[in-house]
Amino acid sequence: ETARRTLVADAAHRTARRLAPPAPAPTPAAPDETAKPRRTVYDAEHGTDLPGVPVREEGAEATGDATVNRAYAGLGATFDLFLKAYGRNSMDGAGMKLLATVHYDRNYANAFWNGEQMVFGDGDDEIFLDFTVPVDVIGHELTHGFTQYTADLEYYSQSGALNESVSDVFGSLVKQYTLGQNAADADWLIGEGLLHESVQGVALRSMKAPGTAYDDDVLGKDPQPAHMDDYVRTSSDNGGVHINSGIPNHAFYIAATELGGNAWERAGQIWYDVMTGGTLTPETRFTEFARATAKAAKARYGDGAEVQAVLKAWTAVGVPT
Ligand code: ASN
Ligand code: ZN
Repeated sequence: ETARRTLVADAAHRTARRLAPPAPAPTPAAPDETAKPRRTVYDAEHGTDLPGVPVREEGAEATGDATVNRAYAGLGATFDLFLKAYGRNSMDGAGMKLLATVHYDRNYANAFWNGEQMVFGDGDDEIFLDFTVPVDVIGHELTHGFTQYTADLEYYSQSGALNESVSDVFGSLVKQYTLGQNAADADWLIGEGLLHESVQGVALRSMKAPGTAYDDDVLGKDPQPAHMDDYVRTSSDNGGVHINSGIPNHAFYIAATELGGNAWERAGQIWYDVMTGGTLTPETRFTEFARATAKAAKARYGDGAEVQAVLKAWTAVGVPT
């Protein structure tokens, strides 16, 4: 149960997020392909004071600490996807600094966005390894920043599951973009390489096959549904935000594989347009989000394969459009 709890949000993180400054009005930065990230990686030295000691600034050479270097590279990979694929300069669209703290606490088996920066634990070495290992986990956490500055989806119930799903979508796209993989070749896993070898499982979540990422004596079975028929009603984990995200995750996977090619191009662009289009509210539920993807597909690509792929995807997971 302790292990399972580590997969999800805890009260401290929610409080941190609520205390964060309100998102400023979106600044439509002119797409500048030459923009550069401004990264700083800090070391908490196994304490919990944030941000900790700065250990690698933008442009500095690699340190002797692989965790620091992975965090630095992951911030860069996420910055690159948002800039090169969507013309967005950092998470706020206005060049904000990218800050990450590693070696947070002792045996800390999670990673989170606290409203201002990312935080990574080293894992407990029994179930979870170092949270900087999967680049999609780094992309996931940083995308919580993007969401905060755009649709600001409330971290509860269906809007919370959408918030989680958007982090998985762009987290996975960071990995695919970094590896130059097309939708058909991608593994669509979140957190591959994060589970200790003694755990029966391959990752934290699977967008391709939600519910199959792990099935373990200690962790239990991956609880994610892939269809509305299996939507989980629960009061824990802010209404199951890390569970029901399986439904919109799988919809994105279907739309992207249906379209083929690089998932960050058309499918990713549609999801990006929805998040930045100003039509979502923080309370947006699955159906409104689904309709917004169809609208965005039509607006950008006309009445063609893109809108068809999107509609097929939501129908497949039981979300009416
Ligand atoms: N790793 C989790 C996440 O980013 C932590 C949290 O829920 N705050 O979703
Ligand atoms: Zn998350």
